[in-house]
Amino acid sequence: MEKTSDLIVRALESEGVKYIFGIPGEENLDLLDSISNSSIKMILTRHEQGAGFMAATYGRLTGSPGVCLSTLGPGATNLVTAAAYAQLGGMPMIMITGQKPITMSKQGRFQIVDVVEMMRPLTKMAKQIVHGHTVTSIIREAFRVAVEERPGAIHIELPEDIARENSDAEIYDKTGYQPAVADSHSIVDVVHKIQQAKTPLILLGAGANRRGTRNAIKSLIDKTGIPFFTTQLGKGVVDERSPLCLGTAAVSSNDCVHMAINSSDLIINIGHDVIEKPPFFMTRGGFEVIGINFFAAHVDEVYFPQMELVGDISSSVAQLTQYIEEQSHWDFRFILDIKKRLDLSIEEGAKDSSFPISPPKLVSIVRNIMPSDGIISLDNGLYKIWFARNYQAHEPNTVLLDNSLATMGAGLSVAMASKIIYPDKKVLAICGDGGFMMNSQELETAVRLKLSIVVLIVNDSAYGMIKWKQQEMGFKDFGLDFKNPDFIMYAKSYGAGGHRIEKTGELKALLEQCFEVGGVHVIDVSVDYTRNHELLNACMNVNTTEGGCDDGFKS
Ligand SMILES: Cc1ncc(C[n+]2csc(CCOP(=O)(O)OP(=O)(O)O)c2C)c(N)n1
Ligand SMILES: [Mg+2]
Repeated sequence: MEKTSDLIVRALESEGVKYIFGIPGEENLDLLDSISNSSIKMILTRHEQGAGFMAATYGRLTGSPGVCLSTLGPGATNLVTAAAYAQLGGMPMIMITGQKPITMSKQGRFQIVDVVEMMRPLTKMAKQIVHGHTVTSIIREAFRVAVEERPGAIHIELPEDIARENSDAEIYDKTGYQPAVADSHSIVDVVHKIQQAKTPLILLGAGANRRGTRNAIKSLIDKTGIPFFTTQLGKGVVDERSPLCLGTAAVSSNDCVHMAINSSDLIINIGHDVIEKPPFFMTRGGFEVIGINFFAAHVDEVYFPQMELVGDISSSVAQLTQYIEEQSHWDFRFILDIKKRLDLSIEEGAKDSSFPISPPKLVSIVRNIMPSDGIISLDNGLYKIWFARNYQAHEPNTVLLDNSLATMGAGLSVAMASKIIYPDKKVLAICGDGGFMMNSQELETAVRLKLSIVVLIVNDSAYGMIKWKQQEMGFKDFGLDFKNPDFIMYAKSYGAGGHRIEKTGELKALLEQCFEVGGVHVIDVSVDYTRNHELLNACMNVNTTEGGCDDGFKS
């Protein structure tokens, strides 16, 4: 017989868990004590949301579920946004929350909300442990379900009295997960369809960033010469410096890449699903789409693939590559002309030295100082569109952004988890002044953990993204400006370095110096969003052989 909380921790160890992120309450004290006697490191955060974002990022980067912990009621409600973040983002994560004793309690309904019911729509599985005997099978099942495609969030509620009771349950061995593979008949049909097309294009989406598909996809591109573009969550699957890379669909329509998409008759979509903001809108009679993903496509008014290959992405793509042959009737001239426009517009943006800094210049400086394997973690705001569009990712999962829940407030925690997982990589968080202030208290966690990360705050004293939309929609400027604390003093009060640039030319050296010195650094960078629309349209206005579009962007 063994105390149930000890047994749970042993089961977590056997699943390979190295960290538990969270804030315990009194209902978790048995579990906390069991963790203290284990190999698992407890990472205490300053808000449950931060713990959840970190656990989700652990899952996103390693493929194994990240684990987070909170108390009942308010601790669990604070985990809700992180649950949605992991669930929509396809990140395996397990949340363990406490609960009052279920067999006998003297506290009435104090702090009690039905957490399992609350978590159900936000998770793949939500379950209360009601007996010590079932605990090991529930843990095994939680880890199995969390990683199975499409990965996501799991909730387990552990009541205080169950954590304390004895159990003789035995631990189940960890089993690997192997996605099923598509059948060879469908591969033949897909090869035929692609070979018949006039201008096929490859789209790389979130699923392709999940489990090592790079080599298979690169071989397909190398063999066929078919140009490719990515969704925001598909960045870095293949090195974006490739001459065949048309960039990222950072908005849903009317950017350069959409001119290419609209001139194509067939999109080979590898790994994108509709939970991400659409990279394009399908219309009836327009280009067709072949969906290649681990699971069948959810059909939507703007997404209804005509053909699918359902199964392990690497395997489907490797089979495609084996059978497909480059076709002499494929015509990519117009598409590669668009690629020139995009490259030119990015080069132009890098020349702007005005201050406050312009978004394209900011992207070019960051790209310049980050090594190929360096990680940028983006919070949500207007600058994210610019990084998605102009920052060429060299390696998979080096641009960590959220294009599914698209929540503000995750950027710093995501950067922290990345640094914990990859202590030797350079990690830069890029947050708006709005998003940074939503979870800035995690600076204390970062300083306490002695992490080396740099946080760049894109400062416009406003919720800039919404201000831009307000203007685009013809509304008057109202209700979106705020005042910031002094970010230098704020950072220093946490024991972090605090910096501000007064000229655009200072940023590169300052970033380099912060990485060199190590520790936590906050850099306040004033941004000029007033020319956002004009700059985004710059690509369309570059003069090449074909005319551009003149209607506005839809983000
Ligand atoms: C938690 C949350 N609240 C609100 C929004 C809606 N929203 C999206 S971007 C944005 C403004 C972001 O402001 P900031 O972080 O300052 O970045 P900026 O756009 O100004 O660069 C808002 C309010 C959101 N995505 N997430
Ligand atoms: Mg802002």
